[in-house]
Amino acid sequence: MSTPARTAPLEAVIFDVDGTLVETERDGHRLAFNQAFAVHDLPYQWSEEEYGRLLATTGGHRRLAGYLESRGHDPAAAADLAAAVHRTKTALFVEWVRAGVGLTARPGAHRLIDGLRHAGVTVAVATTGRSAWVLPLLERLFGLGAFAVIVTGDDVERLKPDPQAYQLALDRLHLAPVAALAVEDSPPGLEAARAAGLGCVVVVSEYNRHHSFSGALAVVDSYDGCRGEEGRVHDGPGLTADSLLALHSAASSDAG
Ligand code: XBP
Ligand code: MG
Repeated sequence: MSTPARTAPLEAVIFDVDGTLVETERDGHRLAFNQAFAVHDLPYQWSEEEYGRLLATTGGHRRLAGYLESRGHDPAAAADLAAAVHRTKTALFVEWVRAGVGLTARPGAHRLIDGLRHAGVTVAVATTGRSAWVLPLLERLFGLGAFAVIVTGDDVERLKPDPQAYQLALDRLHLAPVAALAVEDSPPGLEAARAAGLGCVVVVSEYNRHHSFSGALAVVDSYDGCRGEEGRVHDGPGLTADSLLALHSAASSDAG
C-alpha cells in the first residue's frame, strides 16, 4: 500500500525586504553609507561595483567593520568606528525614508501581497535590516497592517545566512516551516530560509543577477515573471498567490 503524500496547506509567506520588496541597496543604503563616511571624515566612498562585493556580508554594521579592518583599522577600533558610522548611516537613511526619497516597491510586489492576503495567506517579513528604517519604509510603501509579523535585525543575534530571523518569524506566526514559504533575492537570504526548513522562491535583485540559486523552488527575475538571462524563469503571469500555492503544494508533496 502506498503512503499518501504529506501535504500541508500554505499558511504564510515570509518576505525579505532589501532587494526583495524594495531595491534599497545601490541607490539607498550605499549612498547613506557614503554620506556617513563623509560625516565622520573618513576617506572612503563605495562605488556601485565595490558595494556589490561587500553585500556578501549581511548587516550594515558587520559590513562596515569588515571593510574598516580590511583598510588597516585594528579590529577593536574598527568595531567601535563601525558602530558610530552605522548609527549615522541609519539616521540618514531613516530621514530619507521619512522624506519619501526615491524608494518604491518592486513592480508587482503590491499585487502579490494583496493577492496572498485575499487568498487567506498570512504575509510576514524577516529581514536583517534595522527596525529604525524597516518599519517606516514598510509603513510608507505597504502599510504595517499588511504584515502579521515583522522580524528585523534588531530582533536577532545572528544575521542571515543564519536561519534565526526566519525561525523567529515562524515562532511568532506559530507555524512549522512546512506551512510557509520564503521570498528572497540573494544567496545569504536563500541560505537562511533553507536552513530554517523553508521552501524559498527567489526574485532576483539587481546585485544578484549572476548567481545560480540552486535549492530555490523557483527563480524569477521580477514579480511579473520576465525571462532570465539563462532562461531559468518560467513564462506566464509571474508570481501570483496561485503560483505560490502550487509551488508550495508540489514541494510539500515531494517532501512527503
Ligand atoms: C540586508 C542587509 C542589510 C542592509 C543594510 O540583507 O544585509 O544590512 O544591506 O541595512 P537581507 P542595515 O536582505 O538579506 O536581509 O544597515 O540596517 O543593516
Ligand atoms: Mg535581501
